[in-house]
Amino acid sequence: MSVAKPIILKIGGSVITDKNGELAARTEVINRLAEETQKAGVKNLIIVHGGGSFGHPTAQKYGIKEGLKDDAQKVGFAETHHVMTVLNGLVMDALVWHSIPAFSIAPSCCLVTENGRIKICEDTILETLLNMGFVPVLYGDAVLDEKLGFTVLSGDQIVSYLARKFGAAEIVIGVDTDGLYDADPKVAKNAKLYTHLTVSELEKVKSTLGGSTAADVTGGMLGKISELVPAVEQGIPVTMVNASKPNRVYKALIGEKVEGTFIEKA
Ligand code: IP8
Repeated sequence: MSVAKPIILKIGGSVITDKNGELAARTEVINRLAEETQKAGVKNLIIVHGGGSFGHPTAQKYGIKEGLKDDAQKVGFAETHHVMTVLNGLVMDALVWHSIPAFSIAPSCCLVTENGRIKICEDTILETLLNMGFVPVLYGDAVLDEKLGFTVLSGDQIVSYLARKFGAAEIVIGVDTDGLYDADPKVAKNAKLYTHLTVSELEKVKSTLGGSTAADVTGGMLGKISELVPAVEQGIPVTMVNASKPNRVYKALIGEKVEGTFIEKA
């Protein structure tokens, strides 16, 4: 079975939740993004969203990323997956009520990692849904791991993996800044936005990026970029836009010029 080149849209957890809170969804933002997605009317679309203040605090509390070391963590593994299904339910609500044929796929039920990297991918259902015109929706999740017992799988790793597997036409990353900067724009006033980067420039830029914060178990902007590099190297362009600002995701999805960072192979 083969799939017409899909577009993969990643919606950051810091866009759809308030990372300063706990289980704090931004339902009005989720609704606006559903409206923009509906308006864009992309034919072959896969959506992946992050964990924000749902997945990350719970995963951190129980040390889920580091793997199973103690039986007491098992309830934390269950809880991390559960809170992600709650956030996913809110995203699904918005998408379906905007008449998008969105269909939720739990990554923990079709992906298994080895030392944190995707090793097994049962993609028959995802591929069939895509071929039938559905919009598969996945998310960062607590997943089983062949070496660690379990771990946390980031939405960004899922995006990069699926993009390469299905030869995606494009990846659109919705974040809560205007794109990729040479310093953290929330701290450094003079931070400069990169509007266009090749993959070799991106490799150099990586050293200036921030890693994980207390509330982010999957590596922050540096983790995000590191995941995307192999997809860009395979020729899949990435457009990073501010999904907290209206119409940026819409414009990126329909291929209109938009403020953000455009990353391509060369
Ligand atoms: O926000 C992490 O996904 P991400 C999901 O895409 C969990 O890194 C469970 C923390």
